[in-house]
This record gives sequence, structure tokens and C-alpha cells, in this order.
Amino acid sequence: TFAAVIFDLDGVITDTAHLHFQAWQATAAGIGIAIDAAFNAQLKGISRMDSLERILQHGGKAARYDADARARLAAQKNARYVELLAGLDRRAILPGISELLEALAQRGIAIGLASVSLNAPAILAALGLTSRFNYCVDASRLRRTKPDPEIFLTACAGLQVAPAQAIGIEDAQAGIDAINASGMRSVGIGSDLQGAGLVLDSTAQLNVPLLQAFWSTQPR
Ligand code: G16
Ligand code: MG
Repeated sequence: TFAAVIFDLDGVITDTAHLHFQAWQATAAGIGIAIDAAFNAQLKGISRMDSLERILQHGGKAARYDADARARLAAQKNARYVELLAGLDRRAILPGISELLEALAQRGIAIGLASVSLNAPAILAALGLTSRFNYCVDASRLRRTKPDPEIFLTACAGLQVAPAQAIGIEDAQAGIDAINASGMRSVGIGSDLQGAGLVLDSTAQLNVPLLQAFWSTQPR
């Protein structure tokens, strides 16, 4: 059976997309760019600086902001986001996740985190889940973002597990593509996900028997 499960954070363990949205909306409004929820959906799983780039492009203002100005905007957004995170606790863990983590740990299956969020350690701590994870990738050390497989390969290396022995769980297309490119098998949460080995509507459907049944089916 599989030796490890590697989780994305936002959209899989918890859902802070609405907090990212509030923070980006305020920052973008400050420079005269309006973003709505539909646009925000495109930022799912995208790193902070890449998200800012997309927002500036969306507003037709990418050329007006150099690296320093962008760093200030990103810092402004993050300060707002971190303020909003203060309200986060165990209740924000998505359905089925606590039970799944516990069941995996009981079976000796390694548990990893592959989030591009630089706030991931603080979020895990707020959720009371830090000790559940055997290895968390440090997003600040990555050279390439999802859909590049680097983050998942780093997680496998950290867990000392071969990618072919691991399952990755993601809610974003870039994340599914990264898992597939790593040689792991992918589980997608949500809709509009192409190429995932298994797609579920909700984290509430996740459990060990279901993952074992998926694992026993022929890979792509
Ligand atoms: C998450 C979110 C993205 C966010 C990114 C970076 O990714 O889905 O919207 O832009 O983290 O977050 P931060 O600004 O905190 O570094 P993931 O990989 O956990 O789904
Ligand atoms: Mg995500």
C-alpha cells in the first residue's frame, strides 16, 4: 500500500481562500484595482508574488510597479492576511481531515505538507495540527512553484519515501499537475480538476479505506 500522504494546506486542511481574498481586495483597491470572487478563484494555490503579478496584470498596471513597489504591496497584503488569521482555530479544520490524519498516523503512514504559503507553520499551529505532520516543506526554500513538481519531490525526500509510494491531495489545478509530474498519485478536492487520479467533492469523503481502494486501482 502507499507509504505517505502529502497534503496541500489551503483548500485541503483548512480554507483560508476568503481571507486571502479580503486581504488582496483591500490591497488592490488601494491602487485602484477591483477584484471579485471569480477572479480570486484563479489565485488558488498560486504563490504570493505570482498572485500579485496576476492582480497587476488584471488591472493593466503591471508595468507601473517595480520590484520594490511590489514587495511593499505584498507585505501590505500579508500584514492584513496575518491579522485575519488571528481568528483561526480547530473549528477551521475542514471536515474529515482530523480523523484522516489520526487514522494515517495509527497505520504508520507518513504525513507531509506541501503548501506554497509562507504562513503555513503559523496556520498549522493555530489549527493545533503541527505535531500531526512528519515533514513540512519550507516554501521559502523552493526555486519553482506549482505546477513544477519540486514541492512534492521535496516533501517525499523529507519523508524518505519514493514518489511512486505516495499520494498527494490538492484543490488547485496547478497542484494536481505538480503531483502528477512528481510521479505520485493525485487526489483532487473540488470541481474543474483535470488529470487527477481521483476527484472528490469534499474532504468529508476522505478516509483510509477510500485511499486504499484508489491505490489498488491501476495507475494512469
Ligand atoms: C496558498 C493559497 C494561495 C496563496 C498561497 C501563498 O497555497 O492557496 O492563494 O497565495 O498559499 O500564501 P502566503 O501569502 O501565505 O505565502 P496552498 O499551497 O496552501 O494551497
Ligand atoms: Mg490549495
